[in-house]
Amino acid sequence: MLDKVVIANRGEIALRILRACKELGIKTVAVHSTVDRNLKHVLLADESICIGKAASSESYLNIPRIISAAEITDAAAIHPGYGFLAENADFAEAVENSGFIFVGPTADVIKLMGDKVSAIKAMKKAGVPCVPGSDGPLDDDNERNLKIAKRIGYPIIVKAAGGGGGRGMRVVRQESELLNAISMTQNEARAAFGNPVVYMEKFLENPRHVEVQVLADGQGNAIHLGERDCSMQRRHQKVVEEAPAPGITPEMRKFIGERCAKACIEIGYRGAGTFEFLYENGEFYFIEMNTRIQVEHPVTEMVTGIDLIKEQLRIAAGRQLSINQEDVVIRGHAIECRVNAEDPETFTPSPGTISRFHAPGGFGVRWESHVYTDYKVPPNYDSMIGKLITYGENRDVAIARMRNALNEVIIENIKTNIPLQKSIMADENFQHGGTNIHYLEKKLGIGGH
Ligand code: MV4
Repeated sequence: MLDKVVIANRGEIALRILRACKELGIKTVAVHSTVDRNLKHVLLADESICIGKAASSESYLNIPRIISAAEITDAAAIHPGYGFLAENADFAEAVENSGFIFVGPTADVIKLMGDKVSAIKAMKKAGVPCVPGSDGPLDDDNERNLKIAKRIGYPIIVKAAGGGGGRGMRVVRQESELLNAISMTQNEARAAFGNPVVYMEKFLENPRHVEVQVLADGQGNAIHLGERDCSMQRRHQKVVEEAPAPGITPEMRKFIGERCAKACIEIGYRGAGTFEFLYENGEFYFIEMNTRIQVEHPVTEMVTGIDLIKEQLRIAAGRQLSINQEDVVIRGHAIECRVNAEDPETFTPSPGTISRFHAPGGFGVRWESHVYTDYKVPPNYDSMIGKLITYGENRDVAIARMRNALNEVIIENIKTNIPLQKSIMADENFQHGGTNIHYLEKKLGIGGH
């Protein structure tokens, strides 16, 4: 096993990684910013190093300082968590070139998936179903672009190859708008990502966001761990996630999961990964792959019993997958509510000191958070302060436990989105299951307020 791991992140995921390391007997190094010196995982780590000021660019995004911390502490590996540098191919390359193990795929694979055009090409070749589209970048041949769009059929969506997660996209409903939309998206993409390449897809009007979790060892073995539904979102920020996705049959799960696992082997994938799909009228359409552990990984852990962070660390240590596909059984249902320090009505961040805190509990209740009484939520980072996950033998039980747990949490002196989460859990359409990606914004009123 690895001897020592640098945790290159903060908040709940840093604590989650620390706990997994401790279970595996791995020593831990917390790297943190000045405002984060009292984070729970910093206090629990074997060693801690302050790497810079509060601004992410001075600390959690500063590659040389993180690598220096690994050198000073003689660590074996660096776990990037999610966000920050987790999908930065230059970081993964710098880590490995400095003689450390990057807990994740190789820099080449991160690059392949970071470019959405090359990602789709690789997935299509591997037999993963994709959205009908341009199957490659657009060039400046207007006639060709009009022809491609006509073949796909309107409405179409123009997307930036360097985008993802909802940035750099434009819907086109009629031919007269196409060429202008392409050049506008190209210009925005050049400014935002330094890459003007765009491509086209059929625009799906009312899909659900369903994603497949995979694990691969980079030694020819890959498995899938079923799917999650992440359709409950506002402005591309997920709010509630669940596993399994309502209405997905074991046959559909096997069909899409096996294709994802096979694709992992074809691209030489290593570590935990997620295939994002749009799901509409009983069909899956690949849109992007995430090459990191995701925020919502616990719902998959609850229904499979597999500790995904421990698996990431075992794979990084060079071990072959210890689980066969036949060993993966989806049992029961899990729901995650993200708890954000924000105004539940305006969604503006609400940093400050938590004057009183009380965690929820009970059978089938999991609280993943670094906060405590007198913890100060800094204004410098993402507003998510915890995740409440409930498990039950079925979806109704998981919802009932979530409603109890949301009523038990006490977080005083800062605003949180817990009132919003309570209203989602009480919503009859959510309770029925299978709402699409537009549901929450419509419920909140156009514009999401
Ligand atoms: C789409 C789409 C409809 N049709 N692609 C937004 C985030 C990025 N990952 C892809 N996105 C979308 N791509 C086609 N061909 C609708 C969205 C989309 C979306 C997708 C997942 C979750 C939330 C979303 C919210 C708005 C639009």
